[in-house]
Amino acid sequence: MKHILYISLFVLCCTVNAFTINSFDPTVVFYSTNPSDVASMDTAIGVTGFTIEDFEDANLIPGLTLAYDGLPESNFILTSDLDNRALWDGSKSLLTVMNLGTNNTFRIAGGALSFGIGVGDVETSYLRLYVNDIDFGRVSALLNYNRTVDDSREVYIRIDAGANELIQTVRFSGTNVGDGIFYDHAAVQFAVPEPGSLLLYFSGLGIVFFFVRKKRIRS
Ligand SMILES: [Ca+2]
Ligand SMILES: [Ca+2]
Ligand SMILES: [Ca+2]
Repeated sequence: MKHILYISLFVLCCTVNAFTINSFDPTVVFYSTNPSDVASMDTAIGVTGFTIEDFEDANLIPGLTLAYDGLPESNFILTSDLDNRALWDGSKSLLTVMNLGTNNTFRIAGGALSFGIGVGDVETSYLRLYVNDIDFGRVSALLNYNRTVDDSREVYIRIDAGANELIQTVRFSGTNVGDGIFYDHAAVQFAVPEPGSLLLYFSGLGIVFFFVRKKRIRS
């Protein structure tokens, strides 16, 4: 009986890595005739109601952080880029220059059920995507990746977590020298602890407290 319990606990702990990567072609989901029509785009890319970071300033939405390693001095919030071709919303985007071993790591406090981001100018095809440190391969190899011209929007990526897991980090990793990458329109569906799991947590704490107290009374 005890063995069955241990096995089921093991299975429960190891039910991970079920992330789904959805990717969208900008020529389909970005409304070039009316770039301000973000609501229609959000419907198309499945992020309606998510918290959006538009990269119009240097401050990120609460709960989202971005860590750089490699060349931290080479990251810019752009007032514009060439003909605004890399924008997914507003009039600015984030440009970061990737090098061999450069990582841009988005970290979500408390985890996310879904995380989306628009990526542009992945010209050298060496940019790799990692979710919770799991390698999902080259960004340019994603379904619907579409490079029409230089410095442009190329793919919108939305990652969905499976049951019993959360997205903690989304990392873009450079494996080549001097490749500028644009990010825009990050969309986060933050995880909210369910009342059921909170109840379980507090009842667990209660049991621990009960036994500690019992032990203290005895001794
Ligand atoms: Ca923007
Ligand atoms: Ca901002
Ligand atoms: Ca580039």
